[in-house]
Amino acid sequence: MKHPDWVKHKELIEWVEKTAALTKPDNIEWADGTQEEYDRLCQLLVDGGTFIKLNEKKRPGSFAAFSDPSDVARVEERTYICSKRKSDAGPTNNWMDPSEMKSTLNKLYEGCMKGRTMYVIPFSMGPIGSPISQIGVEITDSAYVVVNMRIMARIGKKVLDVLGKDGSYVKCLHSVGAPLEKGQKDVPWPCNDTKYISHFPEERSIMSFGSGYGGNALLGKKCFALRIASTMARDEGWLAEHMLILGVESPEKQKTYVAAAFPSACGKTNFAMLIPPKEMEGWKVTTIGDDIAWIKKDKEGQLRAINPESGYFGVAPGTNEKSNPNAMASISKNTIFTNCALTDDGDVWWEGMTKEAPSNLTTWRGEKYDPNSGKPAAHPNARFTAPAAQCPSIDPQWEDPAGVPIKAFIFGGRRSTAVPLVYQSVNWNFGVYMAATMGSEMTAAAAGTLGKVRRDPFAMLPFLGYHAADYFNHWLQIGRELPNPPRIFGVNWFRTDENGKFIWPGFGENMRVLKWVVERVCGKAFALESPLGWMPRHKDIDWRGLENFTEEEFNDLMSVDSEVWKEEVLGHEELFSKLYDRLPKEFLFMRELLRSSLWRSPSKWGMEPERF
Ligand code: O2Y
Ligand code: MN
Repeated sequence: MKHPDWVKHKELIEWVEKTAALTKPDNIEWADGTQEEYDRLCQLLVDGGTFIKLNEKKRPGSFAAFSDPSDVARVEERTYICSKRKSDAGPTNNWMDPSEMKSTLNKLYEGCMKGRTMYVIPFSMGPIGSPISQIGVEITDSAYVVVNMRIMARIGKKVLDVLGKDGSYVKCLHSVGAPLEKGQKDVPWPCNDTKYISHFPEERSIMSFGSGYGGNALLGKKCFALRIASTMARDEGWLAEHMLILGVESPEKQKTYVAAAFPSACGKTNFAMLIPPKEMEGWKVTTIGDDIAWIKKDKEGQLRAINPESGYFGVAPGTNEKSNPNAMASISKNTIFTNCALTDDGDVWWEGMTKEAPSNLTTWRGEKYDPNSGKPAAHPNARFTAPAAQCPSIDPQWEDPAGVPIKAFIFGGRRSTAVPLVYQSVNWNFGVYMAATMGSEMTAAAAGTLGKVRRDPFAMLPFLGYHAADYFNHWLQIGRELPNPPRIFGVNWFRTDENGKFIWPGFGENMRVLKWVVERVCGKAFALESPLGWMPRHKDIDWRGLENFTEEEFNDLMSVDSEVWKEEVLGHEELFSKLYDRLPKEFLFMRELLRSSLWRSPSKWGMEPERF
């Protein structure tokens, strides 16, 4: 099968031919990235029963897809880092020898695309031609993947124009693992019970088999932009991070860019698209990215960040006009919805979109919705794939090839105790320590885990392409090389009172904390020394529009309890003991320093007025 004449890269053509000889597709199509191609593939997916076209008046240019119930999320237990040495993957990753993994996969790939079309998708992570961007090529037998990739990345001919005849790219091979025999009818969501999401960090390649869903199949996202890119970044002196990027504009029109890492279910998308309370007149938040940041030092030693993606693959349940109006506007058209419920007038719905569920809903499983069944109408991991350009808060610089200057990093987890609302690390190294030890309390699921802290260093635990302790060392090294490193902050929106009620009134108020952060960065805000670093007093926060939130409540949110922290530091040791042989020595000293500053403090460090 002949390639189009705009494909000039000989080695790429050879890889495509070799892969076709192994997987035996009926056809090969090179994705050119045009609107015509997108429309044709969406129609193909409608005709094949994978897509339902939504009501053009309510949700123009949009589709709903429903996955197989066995294929609804990333599969961490089937995700492997196949470095040559097991020790390089580290104890937090699944590992398999690369030759052994390839021999297993090649058996599975043998004939796996029979009866299907093989699509070749050249894609750029980051604006095409930016010095921070990287190119990948995904081979897939899923048209659903092609149309989602067109939203999430820059794809097609324009990418190959940059790649030229011999540019380097990341090889991403994907199959749903569901060959069709002659005359066999396809199913709406082909997949395979056997799944492998495999990464080969030394040769910078990815092989995924068996799943058609999200991070398992759209290989530019978690597989490339985080796992493979984190190893590239380690080797080349930059950062590939699980971070949103936002801009804060002051009433004086001064812009400060911030990158922030949160584990799942901590309001990351809401923070990326934050709308300040109306009383905080003149303050504005703009969005660069909601999930991933690639960050490089420029000639002046300033860290500059790009969002490698061009779309949002966001969680639908819980998103509504109040919690995130910018997300709701982003998905108003040209969006692919996966595993949402359908309304009787051809639109989508999910739990939390409106207070009451509309009548006559069809669940994501295609059944009539029964509100008394105890089963949700939309899958809890239902997703929207929407173009970033549709977000009303999108930053004018969001596609600047040079990236935006990062002045602060924010790290947050879900903690009912211990961690205060906000604090600033005294220096880079201590900030790295705090980010390495951050964690979230588990909210449900596995028996006996409720409330237990799951350490999730830098919110990167499932996305590190190498040994976690080497990653901490990399962060320390980056700090050594920066003349004026970004300031590092910790936040926690989830502290509860003695009745288990959240003390902080909600995500909508987070601008107050963000304002203190950017004012600290600009040298405009006061802070008080605490055992954890610098902290605002009640009067350092802008309370306009939230005057009924009392100073006492604020002080409860900010207190640092030595007894709780003794336990907390023991929790750090638990993580460190796993990583001991490569752990930065600095971390042991920092832990001791933390311990001694806690011991020297009053049993409950707080904002007692007599302290000032
Ligand atoms: O379940 C999936 O495949 C999606 S996971 C995901 C998607 C968008 C942003 N972040 C995540 C994540 O798991 O961090
Ligand atoms: Mn994420």
